[in-house]
This record gives sequence, structure tokens and C-alpha cells, in this order.
Amino acid sequence: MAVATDGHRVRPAGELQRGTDPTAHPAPASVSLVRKIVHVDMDAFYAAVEQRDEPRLRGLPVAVGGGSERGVVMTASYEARRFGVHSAMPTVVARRACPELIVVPPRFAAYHEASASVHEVFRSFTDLVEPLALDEAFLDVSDPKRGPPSGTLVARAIKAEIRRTTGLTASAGVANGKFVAKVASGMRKPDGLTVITPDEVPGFVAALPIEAFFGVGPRTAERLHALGIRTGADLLRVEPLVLHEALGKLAGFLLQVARGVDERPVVPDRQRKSIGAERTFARDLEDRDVLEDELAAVCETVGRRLTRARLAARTVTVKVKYRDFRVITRSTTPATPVGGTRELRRFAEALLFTTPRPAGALRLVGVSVSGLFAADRRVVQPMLPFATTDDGAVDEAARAAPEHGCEPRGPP
Ligand code: TTP
Ligand code: MG
Ligand code: MG
Repeated sequence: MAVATDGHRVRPAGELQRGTDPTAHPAPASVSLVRKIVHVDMDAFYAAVEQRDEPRLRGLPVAVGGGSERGVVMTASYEARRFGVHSAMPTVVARRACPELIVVPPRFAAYHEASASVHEVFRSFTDLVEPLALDEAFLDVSDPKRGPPSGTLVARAIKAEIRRTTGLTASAGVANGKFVAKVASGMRKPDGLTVITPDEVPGFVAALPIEAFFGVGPRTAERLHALGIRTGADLLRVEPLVLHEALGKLAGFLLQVARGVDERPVVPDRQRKSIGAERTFARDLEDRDVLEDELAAVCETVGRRLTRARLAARTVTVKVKYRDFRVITRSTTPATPVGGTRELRRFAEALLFTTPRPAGALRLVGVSVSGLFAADRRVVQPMLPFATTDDGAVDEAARAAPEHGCEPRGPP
């Protein structure tokens, strides 16, 4: 049997994995078709950033969180964890456990910046990055953009590059599936690297407590305990039907994982196409001053999101809806890209008030920006940290609009 550098069995050419789309990520015949999944998670992330930026905090028990009576610890340095301080612990309890504890308030901008750098490192190794949080992601490095074709060596290279570019440490887990890679990354924190070879996966999963499995919260765990199930091995011992009765759909997934089968793909985030916001008025508006104020408020929202995501935009689009629900959009692509609220407002006002459009009272005004790119002029970061559900509204009308064009539409 051919064995890759890190022990992954090389499948014979033509033998494809189930559940993967070979056209989405073609692998040359000579490359191992056993997937190499890396899970990376930063160590004590917020606290580590604080210790990096404030040398007097290094080596000391530090908690990031609220210092008030009702404050809660967001995370703690490994020095503080020795005293039992952990995330979600009330700060008063933490101080009692560790009287030397230094509690610092969070600086989210610094964490976002560190996160962006870390994700940039990920993307320099592969486009198949699935961000899970500010400080962690799954990477499929079966066919990396650079580095040796070994999960272990790529993971080591990623850790080294993160340390070099951010001054922070990360822990990584390597396996042929997401579940095992994620459990592995937590095993030797901080600054750990744990590799579980395909041969080791079944034994590894069998020994895990069921609480470690995806989807098993305290209540499910209780139900499983009642059935005498405490480990991955126990899951395989019970009658599958009994498991289905107790857990429903989750049973099938758990059984697969307990057998060491986990072929869920690493799903990269879709790149954000536009950022937009709009306002529907309580009553239809025609007065320029009032419309100007409304437009300014919408621009403020869009501009803030743009800046917060550290993006700039090539195109600005204004959308209006008339009393009869006709929608018209106008776009402009200025010579200089738009990076903030002030410029955005200038272009949006020109589009709304000086570009000709049919007269009439308006029931809605919207503004969106598209043609996004990173404000520092590098490639757009298609990553999760800045995205919230209301943040990335893709404005279909704006996207379809011809530049400087007029697009009358019928009622929706
Ligand atoms: P985690 O990765 O869970 O924790 P961590 O990076 O601090 O420590 P480690 O991974 O080494 O165990 O979370 C990442 C960040 O998310 C963490 O630094 C702070 C924040 N966070 C909260 O704000 N509240 C929480 O309850 C948790 C768990 C994390
Ligand atoms: Mg972490
Ligand atoms: Mg994490």
C-alpha cells in the first residue's frame, strides 16, 4: 500500500470518495485521494492578543471580559486557566479563584484585525477554507496551493506562518475528516499539533466520550447515558433502531462518525457581492430635505458596514420605489473607489437628485455598493468574521442594474 508522508493511504487512481464532487476540486492522478483536513484554532485568542500587545501582561493570569459586578469572562490566558478560570465564568467567581487575575476589557477591533491576518494565512495555502469563528477554520489541504503534499507538514507550516505574521500561537488537528480534525486540534493546546492517520481514526473515535461528538449537547448526552452509551464504541454496540428511536435524525450521523466515516466537505464562504440597506417610509415622501435626511441615514448604515468590513467599493447604486411600486435603480462607478460614508453620500445624492428620473413621491430609498475589494487593495477576504445575518444583504436589483441606466420595473 502506498503511504503518503503523513501516513494517509493513497487510493488507487479512479477510486473516488463518496460524497465529494471531483469536478469541484480535481486532484491529479498522482495525488492522494484521501482527504487531508486541517482544523486550526487560535490559543486563548482574545487573551493572547492582549498579552502580545501589552508586554506587562505576558506570563500572567489574564482574563478578557467585563470587570463589573455582573461581568463575565470571555476567555482566559493559560496562566489563569491553571486556577480554573474559563470562558463564561462570572468575573467575580474568577477573581475569587485567582486573586492575581488581571481583567482587561475586550478590544474587538484588535481581534478582528488578528483574525483577518490569520484567515489570510489560511487562504494562502488553500481556497478551501471554511471559517467557523474569528479564531478557527477548517481547511482542505489535499491539494494545497503551496507547501508539501502532506497534511502534517502543511499544518506545521500554517502554524509557523501564523506565528510569524501575527505573533500568536495556534493549535492544529489533521485527519481525513472534519470531526476528527476538530477534536484533534484541541488535544495538545496551546501550540499543539495532533495528527490522526486514517488507520487510527476508528480507534480514536471509539475511545471518545459521546459528549465530544457534534450535535451531542447535555440533554442528548443524558439520553445516551440512560441507554448505557458513554463512548464512540458504545454507539456501535447498541441496536441502530434503538438509537434512531432515542435521537431521530442525529442517530444516522453519529453512527457514520462512530464508524470513522465523515466525508462532509469543507465549504468555503461565498464571496460577498454587495452591501446594501434600504428604508421604507411610513408615508410616501417627495420633499427634498426630508429625502436627503433619509438617504443620509441609509448611507450611514452602508458606509459603516463597508468600513467595518475593511472593504472599498467600485460601484454605488441607489434604488427608489414609487407609490405604484415601480422600482428604479441608478448606478455610478466613480474614477476613485468609495471607502466610507462621506463619499458614499456624495455619490448617492447625485444619483438621487441630479440624475433624471420620473417625478413622484417615494415609498422606499435604498443604497448599495458593489465591486467590493479589500480597502488595502489586496484581494477581498470572503470570510465570516464581519458577516452577520443582516450585514450582507445582496441587492439583486442593484446587481442587475445597468450602469447609469434606468430600470423601470412592474409591481413585485
Ligand atoms: P475559543 O477558541 O473557544 O477559546 P480561546 O481561543 O480563547 O481558547 P482555546 O481555543 O485555546 O481553548 O474562543 C475564541 C474566542 O472567542 C475567545 O478568545 C473569546 C471568544 N469567546 C467568547 O467571547 N465567549 C465564549 O464563551 C467563548 C468560548 C469564546
Ligand atoms: Mg481558540
Ligand atoms: Mg475557537
